[in-house]
Amino acid sequence: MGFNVTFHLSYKFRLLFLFTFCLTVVGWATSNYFGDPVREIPKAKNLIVYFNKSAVLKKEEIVTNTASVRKAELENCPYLSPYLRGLNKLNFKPDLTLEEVRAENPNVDGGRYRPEKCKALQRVAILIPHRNRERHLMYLLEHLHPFLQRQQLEYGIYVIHQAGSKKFNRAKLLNVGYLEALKEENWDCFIFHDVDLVPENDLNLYKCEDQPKHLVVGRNSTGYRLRYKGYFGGVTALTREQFSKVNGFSNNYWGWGGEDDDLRLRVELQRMKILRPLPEVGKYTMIFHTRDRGNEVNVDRMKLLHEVARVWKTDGLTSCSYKLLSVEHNPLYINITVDFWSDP
Ligand code: UD2
Ligand code: MN
Repeated sequence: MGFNVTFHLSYKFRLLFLFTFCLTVVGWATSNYFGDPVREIPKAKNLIVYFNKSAVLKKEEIVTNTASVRKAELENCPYLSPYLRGLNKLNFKPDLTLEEVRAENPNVDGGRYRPEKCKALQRVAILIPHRNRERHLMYLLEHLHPFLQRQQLEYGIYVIHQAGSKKFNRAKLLNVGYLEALKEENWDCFIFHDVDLVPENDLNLYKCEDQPKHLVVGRNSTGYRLRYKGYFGGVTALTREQFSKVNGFSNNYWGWGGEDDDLRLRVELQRMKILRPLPEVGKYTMIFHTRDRGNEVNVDRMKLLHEVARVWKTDGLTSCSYKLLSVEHNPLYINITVDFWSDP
């Protein structure tokens, strides 16, 4: 009996020991999974991040582009550039030449620029619809290049030139500018810019926000007041996504007027809100001009404006056809010449 009890106890004890031992081993072996999930998940994340990083670096190494490696090492530019000056009285020298503007902007290469000391927060394409306004273009380039450089932006200036004598189509030219500019760089932000509007205040930032932005609150000729509620003309800033979401501008506005209101309606249909800078900041000088030949008032514009909700999906970037005549990288801007010969 005594022997039996001892045997029984020690048998039970051995079983218990074996069981505890097994539990410990299983516990230890699985502790990597269940032990400390809070610590382990970031480890896995880091590994993925590290993996992605090394994949990206490899790509850059293959390119062996020293400029892109240098860019990867740069720190981000600050939200507000230290070079901003605020409101500035503009001066338009009557005898200015494009050569002088070129000499004043040695860091601009083929219409493009990026800050040397930091990585710009956004890459911005400035799109300017153009025909027969060479002097306006020269003054705009003279002011815009140093203005954008003071804002520490990476940018490209695209002038979209309408060839031929068909009625001018500002909106369609801007669609072309968007499509063509994206062929050479994945720009973050697009500024749709009249050739005759010169910004007076460099606190008016030429970059995009989470909603479309209208940069012209007022101009000299209208006493620097907003022309009317909902006015969206002159200079606007939309991200690549915002502009593609509204299918760009309509292609159907030939001649003067309406296309800017059409874009506003497209933006509102997508439930986006229009942002504006403060009046003191959104000041522009419009270089004086009369109505151009070939840009007569579009008498159909009210009719077109009533159809926006019905046609915006099929009339816009997705249906923009054009004949590309040339793309030239001039020193101060990229010139895109198109003809709309096949359109009505
Ligand atoms: C207003 C708007 C403009 C546009 C236009 C109606 C403002 C400040 N601007 O401008 O954004 O909505 O009404 O279409 O409210 N252009 C040429 N050559 C031409 C004709 C036009 O280059 O022969 C270009 C140029 O970039 C010009 C722009 O189109 O700035 C608008 O034309 P505008 O200046 O004649 O019209 P405006 O000042 O009434
Ligand atoms: Mn004008």
